Amino acid sequence: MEAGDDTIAAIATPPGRGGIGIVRVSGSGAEFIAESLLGSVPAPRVAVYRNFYDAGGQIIDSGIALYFSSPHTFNGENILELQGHGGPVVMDLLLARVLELGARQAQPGEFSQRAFINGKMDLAQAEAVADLIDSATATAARGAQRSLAGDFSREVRALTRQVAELRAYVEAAIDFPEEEIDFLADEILLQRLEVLAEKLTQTLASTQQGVLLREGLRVVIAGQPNVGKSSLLNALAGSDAAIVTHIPGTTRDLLREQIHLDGMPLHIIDTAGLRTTADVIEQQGIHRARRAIADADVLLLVVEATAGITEIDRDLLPECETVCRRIVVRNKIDLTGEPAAMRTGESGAEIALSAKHGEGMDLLRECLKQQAGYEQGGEGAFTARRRHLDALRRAEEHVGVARECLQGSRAGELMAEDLRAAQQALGEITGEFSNEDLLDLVFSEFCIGK
Ligand SMILES: Nc1nc2c(ncn2[C@@H]2O[C@H](COP(=O)(O)OP(=O)(O)O)[C@@H](O)[C@H]2O)c(=O)[nH]1
Ligand SMILES: [Mg+2]
Repeated sequence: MEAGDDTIAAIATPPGRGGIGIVRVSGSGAEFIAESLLGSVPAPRVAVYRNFYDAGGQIIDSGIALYFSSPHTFNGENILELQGHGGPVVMDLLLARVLELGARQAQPGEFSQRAFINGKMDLAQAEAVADLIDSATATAARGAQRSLAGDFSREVRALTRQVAELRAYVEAAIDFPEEEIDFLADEILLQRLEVLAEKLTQTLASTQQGVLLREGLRVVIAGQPNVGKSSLLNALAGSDAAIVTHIPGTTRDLLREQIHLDGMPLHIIDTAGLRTTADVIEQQGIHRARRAIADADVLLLVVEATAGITEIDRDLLPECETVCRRIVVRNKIDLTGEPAAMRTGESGAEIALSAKHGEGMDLLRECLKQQAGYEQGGEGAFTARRRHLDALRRAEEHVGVARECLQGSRAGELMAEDLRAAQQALGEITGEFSNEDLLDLVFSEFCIGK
């Protein structure tokens, strides 16, 4: 694959007004555009103050111009950055002039895509660029920075290398059929496979943390009307986001709040109380609640401490049994006088608390972290994506099958095939093996100008 030889341009700063706005240009035409727009091409990597001229020689704006010359640039191409006054009209005029001079409007992520294509960074690193920009917490930002620096990619590459070596060993064995069995019977081969499997498991665990750090946990609060779901949302969010009343059926639509626990983003969703109702709006809300439950990572099933889990709640439980982890919240302990507590009940983790008065809320936060398997601020934590996790799982599975082959039939051909598949799965993470669709998907989620 090659970068198009066309020149792309975009406003790289967010829409709206700001002190400075930046138009970025990348490609072989950047030099000509600099020459036409500024009068001459600035020396590479030197900030110069210039007028930005339109076609008729009128000044559009004046500001700092920066020129970076291929190949020593972020994406390997010639890059021109024009820092003007950050108003939408000025920026639009400047971009229009650049387009007039032969550039075309960049697609989302296209600057970074070219960095990937030109070998300046691998796919996981390019994704980390977007993750850094999108990070919801400071911990996530630090994690994205590590991925961008290549911490995650290095780990994946080390695994890929190990798989490739084992594969070469097994393939050599196949090439000498008389000795194949001896080759494969070698204890060292099994040992190396086991070491590899263990490393894969470790990487999977840290990648899982990385996905949590990037995407956060979807926590859905559900239960019967009036048990205190909205109060719980407010207590977690530390604000009066949801309306709380003693009237059943107060919450009708989904309410979302974003908070974080020790750096892990939480998307909390409060739902309409589940009950049979004639109210059409409430029915819609309940429908939405059920859909939210189906998509949850963790379900907080709220029940009244005075009543405990009732038949109606039990009817709800099986439905979420398969889709997510669940915490039963026994709310309103102030009414029963029982102490705040965390225990394992008949249907999993159970927390007794009072959303209204705050007792036991710390236990709930602790329990949420446990359920997510989140370890606070692991020093080397990096961000990762579900697609990485998926690729690692496939690699793990193939390595597992290869091991079974070795221990069972000693079928070299089959082993080699599974090791090849494992290598391919790992290669998808860094983009060594990738197809156009995947790349389009990855880069389309970027912002324009990145
Ligand atoms: N005593 C007591 N009342 C609570 C507690 N949590 C919520 N409530 C009350 O229960 C009623 C329903 O609360 P709300 O959060 O709207 O419940 P929802 O319908 O499940 O969203 C309100 O009057 C709340 O003040 C609690 O911990 N203790
Ligand atoms: Mg409510």
